[in-house]
Amino acid sequence: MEARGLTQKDILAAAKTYTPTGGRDEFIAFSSGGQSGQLIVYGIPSMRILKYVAVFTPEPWQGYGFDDESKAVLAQGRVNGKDITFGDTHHPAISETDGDYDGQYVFINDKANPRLAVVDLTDFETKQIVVSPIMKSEHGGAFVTPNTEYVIEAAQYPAPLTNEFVPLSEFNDKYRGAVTYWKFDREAGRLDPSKSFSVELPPYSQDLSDAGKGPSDGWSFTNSFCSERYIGGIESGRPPFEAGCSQKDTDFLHVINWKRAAELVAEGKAEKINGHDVLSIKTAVDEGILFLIPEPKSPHGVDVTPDGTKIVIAGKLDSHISVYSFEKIMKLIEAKDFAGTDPYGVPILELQKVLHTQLEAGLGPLHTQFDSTDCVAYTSLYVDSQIVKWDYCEGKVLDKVSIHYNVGHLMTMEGDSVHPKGKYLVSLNKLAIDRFNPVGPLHPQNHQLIDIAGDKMDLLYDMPVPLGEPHYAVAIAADKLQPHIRYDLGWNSRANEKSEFRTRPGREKIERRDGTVHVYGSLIRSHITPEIVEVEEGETVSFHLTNLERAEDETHGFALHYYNVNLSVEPGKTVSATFKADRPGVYPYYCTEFCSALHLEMQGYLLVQPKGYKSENAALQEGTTYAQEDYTKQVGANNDTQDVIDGVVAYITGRNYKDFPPVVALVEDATDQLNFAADAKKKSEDYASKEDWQNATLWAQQWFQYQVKAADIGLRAKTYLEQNGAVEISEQPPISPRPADEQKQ
Ligand code: K7E
Ligand code: CUA
Repeated sequence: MEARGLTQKDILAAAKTYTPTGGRDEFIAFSSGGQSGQLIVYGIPSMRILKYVAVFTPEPWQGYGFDDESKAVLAQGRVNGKDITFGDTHHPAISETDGDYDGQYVFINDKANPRLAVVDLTDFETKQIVVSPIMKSEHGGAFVTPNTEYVIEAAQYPAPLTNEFVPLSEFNDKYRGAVTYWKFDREAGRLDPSKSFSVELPPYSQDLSDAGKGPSDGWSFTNSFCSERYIGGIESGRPPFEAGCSQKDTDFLHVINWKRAAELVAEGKAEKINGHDVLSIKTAVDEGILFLIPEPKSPHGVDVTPDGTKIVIAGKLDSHISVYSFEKIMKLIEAKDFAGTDPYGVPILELQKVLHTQLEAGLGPLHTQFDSTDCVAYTSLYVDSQIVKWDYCEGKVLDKVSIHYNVGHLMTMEGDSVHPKGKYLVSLNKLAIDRFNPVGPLHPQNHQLIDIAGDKMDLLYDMPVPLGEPHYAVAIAADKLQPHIRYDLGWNSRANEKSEFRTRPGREKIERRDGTVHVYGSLIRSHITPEIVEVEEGETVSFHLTNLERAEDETHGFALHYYNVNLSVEPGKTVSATFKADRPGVYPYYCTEFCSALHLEMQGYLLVQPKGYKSENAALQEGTTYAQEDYTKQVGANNDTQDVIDGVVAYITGRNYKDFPPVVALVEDATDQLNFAADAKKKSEDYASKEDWQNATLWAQQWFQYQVKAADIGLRAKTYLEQNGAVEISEQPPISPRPADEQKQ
C-alpha cells in the first residue's frame, strides 16, 4: 500500500472493482465508439474492454469490410451510392421486451450520415445498416419502444427532406426536421424499411428522443434546440449560430403519438418522399398526433421515468431540470387546452400546466438515468463537472459527486429500462486532461465508475477509452447474454443462413465457373485446404473458406499477400474473398490467428501464372527424403504419445465430466482430433505396407500432429476437472476410444 502510495479509500475501491483472473463481470456495457463507427463492449465493475464490434467502418481483426459477406453489409450503408468510411455513433440501445432489456439486439445510430445499424447479440456482429431516406443528419436515435416495435431516430440539423438543393433563404419554408420510426421485424432480426415511416417536423434542431412506457407507451418525446430557426454566417459578419440559437428562454419538446401515427400511415395518409412514408406536419396536426411543450433552455436530454409517468428534461443552458407529468400533458391534449400554435400550426401546451416539479440542479444539466429505488435519478452536470443524485418525485437534491471532467451522458445499470438495477453508474466524460499518462495532444476519453449502492456516491475507477468519442452507453445484466460459441457448419453469419459456398471436410475443390476460379477451401488446426492454388493472370479468384472447428475459441485467420485479403473465420463460419489476380507472381497465404503449435505452418501459395504460361517440370522437389528408420522412429514417438492420451482419457472418463459443459465440449473436440489421427495413421500404415517410406513417414508425422492437439485439449479438460471439483465415478462411461483403456484402469 505504502510502496504504491495508495490510501485506505483506494484499497476499498480496488476491492470493489478488482476481478481476479478468470472472473466474470456482473454487467456488460455497450458503449458508442464515437467517430470510429464501432461499439465498445466492456465489463462492469472491472472496466475491462472485451470487444470492439465493427459497425459502420471496416475493421480488419473481424474481417469486417474484407470478406464479401460483410462488404455487403457495409454496402447497405452507402449514402446515395457513396462509400462512407467513418461513423459518428452516439446512442446504442438494447432491444426491449415489456420495457426490459432482453439481450437480443443492439441498435446504434450514425449522426453524420443518418444511419442505423443492427447488431445481433448471439454473435455480436453487425447484420444490417439502413440509411435514412430523408434526413441529412440524425441525433435522436437509437431509442426503442417498449417491445422494440420501432427504433426511433430523429433528425438534428434541418435540411430539405428531398435530396435537392434549396437555398438557405427558403429555410423556414423548405427546410425540415423529422422523426423516423423504423419498424423492427424481430423474427428476421432486421429493420423493415417498407414498414417504416416518419413524421415531418418544423425546422427546429431536434435533439434527443425517448419512447414512452407504461401509461405513456405509444407516445414518444423529442426535444430540440435552436427553435429560433437562426441561420449563422459569421464569415459575412452575421452573429454565429451559437448566438442566434440560444436567444430564446425556451425551446420545444415534441410530443408524438406514434401508435396513432402508424395507423394513419396504414390508412394511406402519408406522402412518399424518396419512396418513404412521411406524415406531413399538417396531417399530424389535423389528426392530433403532434404537440409542442416549451422547455428551458437549449435542452439536451429527455428521459422518461421507469414507470412512464414523468418526463425529465435537462436544461443545458438553464440550471434547472424540469419534470413533466404525462398525465397533465394528456389532460391538456384531451381538453384541447392549448397556449397557441407555433408558426407551423402545431399546438403548444403551456409549460407551467404540465410541470410536475423543477429542480435547481447545477450548471449544464444534460442527461438523466434512473436508480433501482423509486423516484431516484442521476443527472450529469456538464459545466459543473458533477453528477447530481436527486429525487424526481419531490424535486430535491440528494447528493453530488465531482467527476473528471465535463460529463456528457451517464449510465446506470439497465438505467433506461422499466427496471433499473442500480449498483453502478458510469460517467462518460468529455475530457480527461490530467487523469492519465500523457499520450499527445489527442487524449483518451474517461469513463469513471461510481458506486451508487449507498446513499453517497463513491467514485471508484477511471477507464481510458482510446477510440472516438463515446456519447452514450447502455449496460445489461451479463446473465441476459448467451452468445453462441460457434456457428452451424458452413454459416453465412451476415445473411444469417447456410452459405452457398460452404465446404464439408474432404469436399474441398477448385472450380472454374462463369469466368471465376472458385476455391472451396477449409481451415482446421493446422492446415488450410487447398495449400496450392494456381490461376492465370487476369482471372477472378474467389476464395470460399469454411472453418471446420467445433472447439471454442478456435478462430482461424486468412491473410493473402498483395491482394488486400484478410479474413476472420470463426468456428463453423464460411466467408468469401473475391478479387482479380491482376499481377503474376507468388503470393503466400497463411493463418493470422496463433491457433495451435503448428500455426506458423498453416500456410499455402497462390501462384498467379503469366498469361499463356506452360509448366515444363511439374513434379515437386522433396526438400528432405525419409527412410524406414525415420518411419519407425516416428511411430515409436506416436505410440508413446498415445500412452499419455490414454492416461488423460482414463482420468476424464473416470470422473463425472458430463456434469461440466465446457469439458463436454472439449471432449467433443478431442474426439474429432483422435478421429483425424486415426485417418492419418491408416494412410501412414498403408504407405508403409507398400514400403513408400517417404509418404509413410510424412503421414506418421501428421498422425502425431493430431495426437498432440488431442493431448493438448485433453490436458485442458483434465485441469478444468481438477480445479472444479469433479468426482470419481465407479462405472466407466462407454466413450473410451480404445478397449485397451479398460485394462489399464
Ligand atoms: Cu449528449 Cu449525442 Cu446523447 Cu453527446 S449526445 S453527450
Ligand atoms: Cu489457424 Cu493459425
